[in-house]
Amino acid sequence: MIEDAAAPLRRGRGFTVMAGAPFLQASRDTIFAPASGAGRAAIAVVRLSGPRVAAALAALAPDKAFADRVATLAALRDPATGAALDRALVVRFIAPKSFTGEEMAELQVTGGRATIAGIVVALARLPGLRPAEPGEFAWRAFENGKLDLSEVEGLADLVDAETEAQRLQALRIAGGALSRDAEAIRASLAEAMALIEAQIDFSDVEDSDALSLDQARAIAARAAAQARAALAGAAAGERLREGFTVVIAGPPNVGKSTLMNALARRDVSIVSAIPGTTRDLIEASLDLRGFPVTLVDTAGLRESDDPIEREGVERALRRAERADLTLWLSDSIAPGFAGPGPAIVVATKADLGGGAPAGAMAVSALTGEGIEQLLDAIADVAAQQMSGPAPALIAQERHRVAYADALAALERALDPAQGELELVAEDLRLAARALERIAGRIDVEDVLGEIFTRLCVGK
Ligand SMILES: Nc1nc2c(ncn2[C@@H]2O[C@H](COP(=O)(O)OP(=O)(O)OP(=O)(O)O)[C@@H](O)[C@H]2O)c(=O)[nH]1
Ligand SMILES: [Mg+2]
Repeated sequence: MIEDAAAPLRRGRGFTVMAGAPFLQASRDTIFAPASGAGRAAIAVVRLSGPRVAAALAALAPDKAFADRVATLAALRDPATGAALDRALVVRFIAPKSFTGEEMAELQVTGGRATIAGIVVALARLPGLRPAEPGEFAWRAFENGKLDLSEVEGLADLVDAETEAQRLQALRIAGGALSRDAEAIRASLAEAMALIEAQIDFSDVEDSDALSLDQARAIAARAAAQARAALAGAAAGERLREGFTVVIAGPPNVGKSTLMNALARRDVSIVSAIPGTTRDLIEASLDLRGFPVTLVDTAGLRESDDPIEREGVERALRRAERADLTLWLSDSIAPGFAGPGPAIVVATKADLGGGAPAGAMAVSALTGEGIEQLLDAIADVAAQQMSGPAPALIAQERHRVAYADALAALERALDPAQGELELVAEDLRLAARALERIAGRIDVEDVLGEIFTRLCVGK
């Protein structure tokens, strides 16, 4: 019998307790946490969620009434001592119209450590309130069906986004673009399964067998095409999420560290006239036209009797193997690069007038000659590898694996050699189930702890 995948699916309920995320069990505690970054600021936000929010507000500001979704200025006092805490702008959200789906409040207070600490201490003393764990607000939103799993993952990426391109990608996923794509495919498969199921029930009717199977397969073929389109952008999406690594390699003393500092516009690496200066891998992150790029300076490649330098050279070679792009530096006419992956040959110290070999970009870190052009060339390769034909829906392995599993099952269902209705139906069902993992409807236990604890306290 085919499982009814079209039946309304419960979202995100009934999970087991996870190691590492102690809150992943139904909890009726009221939680609170500073939701803005640590340190001095004009304003900080303290968030509360749970059944005792109204009681907590009444305890902090007994004379005030807090209407739903209205900002109310209130003098907060410590209920235990009566001491003034701060003047705050309080916004209350009545369930279920809140981020978590529970009763919530956001206290906009003065962003100083002592002010926040005073409020947190006062809240912690109230009955039924406790500090939130990292990601616990998002967990409650997930549990209450406000966010699905891929939206939570997008949210975590949005918090982590360091460049414009990363931000836009995370924003789409946090907004449910991937969930909608997966759900549209899944819904079409439910339709295909219903056709086959009806067929199995009435298989004595002559000739209708082939007809339903053809119709179901036409739907499955469209679903497979949609899954393939999403997968086509996955490599670019994942690279954008993780960043693009550029390794600076070449013989000793050619000016690798000097170039690294010039490209990063910071003094990250030690420069000296002594060959063999750099031993460790030295990294610097750049925002290059909105794309996240990590530059890695390496030890000069040469034979050496010094065990430390040999280790440095080993590390340089290993890192270059995994690089998305290698800058191969040379101050001589014969660059001699033979690494894997894309590379740009750079002739350094152009100011000394050595001349660049054919196909090499001439730069001088001393005069700045060629540096902007080199940055442009790096940005071109990065942009090419981080932007697919369309904005990426899939930007992480968990999502890619779910789509790939769905596609594999669809391809089995579409195999013309497969004539068994039950087996075709089973593959369609497996494809639908793989897609349900995106939203976290099934098989979520092993990923939950990891995803939610990635979020900050207060998210
Ligand atoms: N004239 C000139 N000298 C440069 C330029 N870039 C680097 N140098 C000099 O070349 C020497 C080596 O520079 P580094 O940047 O330390 O070279 P490296 O390739 O990192 O060397 P190792 O770490 O030892 O492998 C230093 O004396 C630099 O001042 C340049 O564009 N022009
Ligand atoms: Mg160096």
